[in-house]
Amino acid sequence: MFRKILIANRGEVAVRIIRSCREMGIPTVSVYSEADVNSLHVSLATESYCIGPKESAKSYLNVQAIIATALLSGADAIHPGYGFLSENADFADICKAHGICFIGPSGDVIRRMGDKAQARATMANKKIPITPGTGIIKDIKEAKKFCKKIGYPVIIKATAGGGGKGMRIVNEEKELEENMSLCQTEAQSFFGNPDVYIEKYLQNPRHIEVQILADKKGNVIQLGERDCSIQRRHQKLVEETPSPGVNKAVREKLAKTAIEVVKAVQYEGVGTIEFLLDKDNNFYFMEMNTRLQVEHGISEMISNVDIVREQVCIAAGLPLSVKQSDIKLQGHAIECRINAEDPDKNFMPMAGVIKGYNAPGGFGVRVDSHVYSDYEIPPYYDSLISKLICWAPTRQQAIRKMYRALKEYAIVGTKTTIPFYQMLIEDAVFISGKFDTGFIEDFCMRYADK
Ligand code: MV4
Repeated sequence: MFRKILIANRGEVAVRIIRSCREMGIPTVSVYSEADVNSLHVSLATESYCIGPKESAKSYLNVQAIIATALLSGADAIHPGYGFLSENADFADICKAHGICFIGPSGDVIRRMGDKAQARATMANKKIPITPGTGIIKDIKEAKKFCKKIGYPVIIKATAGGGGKGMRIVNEEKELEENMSLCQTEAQSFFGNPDVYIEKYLQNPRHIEVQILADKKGNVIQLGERDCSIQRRHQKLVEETPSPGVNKAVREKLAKTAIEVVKAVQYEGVGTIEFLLDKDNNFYFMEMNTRLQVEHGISEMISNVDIVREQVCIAAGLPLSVKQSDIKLQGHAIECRINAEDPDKNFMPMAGVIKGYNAPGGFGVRVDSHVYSDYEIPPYYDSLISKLICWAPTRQQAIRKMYRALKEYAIVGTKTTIPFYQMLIEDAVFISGKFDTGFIEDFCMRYADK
């Protein structure tokens, strides 16, 4: 097992990782920017080092500073969390070159899954369903021919993209050329790679993802599906497991397909396979995330598997601590991502001091957060300040518990999205479970009228 683990991240995910490491008796090293000197991940770690000024590029993305800190502190592994360097294949390679274990898949696997067109081709070769589409496409004549064949609307995506950035929906042929070149320009500036591909656009699908864990001895398990359809501008807001839109037959097929994806890629580590589910219960591989996800906690609640602990054990070459036959997915878990944003001002990020703080508690309530009374929220990073997760035996009871917890959650001194969720969690469409990726647009209109 590792002598010492450096967490190359901040905020709630750094706290989350430190917690599992401490339970495993592994000393931790945290790194922080000058703006995070009072952050919780600094005080909770065994050792902590300032690695640069407030700008992420000079701190949490500063590869040299992170590697140097690992070497000087004697950390023999680095956990990247999510975001920042967590899916940076070059960083994974650099860790390896310095004899430091990157807690995640190899640089090559990160690179392959990060190339969305290549990932799709890999899945198609293994007969895993993908949305009808092209590979990398540059020639407008070829693009027009393809779109004419599958019919509009189509969606253009950057192969080096993901998570919705730089994609465009095209409803008719005359818009195709301009949108293709816009996507190529954006892809080049966002991701340094102009290559795009085209898919048949599915109208308001559900966004369903499957949590998988694969060790280095060929053992693979899955922890069921998460429904992440409630997103605003590609930012997930509410996630739940199991999905109210997935029936038993689809659930079993999703699980089987997810395992096939893992084997197709010979994946090792913790990962998430994202699918789009259409109204006719057909699902299609969209992309594979090779990192720990923000919403991993709801899968932990229904499976009793500590995903971070398993991730560390896999990286250390140990077998998974559970077999699929040991796992009994129980109950229902819902997560609300609490952001320091003003929902009445178009979710504008809010910095400022938390003057009063009281987190909810009680049976089935989990708060993954790094904030506390008197904590100053820095304006330089993601606005996520807390993840409120509620578990109960049934979806109805989990909704009731979430409502109670949201009413109890006191954060004074800055605007947060708590009031927004208090409305959402008692919305009839949400409660019905009959929602898709179009939900938030309708709900925000209803919310604005309140
Ligand atoms: C799609 C899609 C419909 N059809 N692809 C890709 C990134 C992920 N965050 C959302 N993505 C989508 N890909 C096909 N072929 C619908 C989504 C999608 C979405 C797209 C545009 C605007 C908002 C969206 C919210 C969820 C899913």
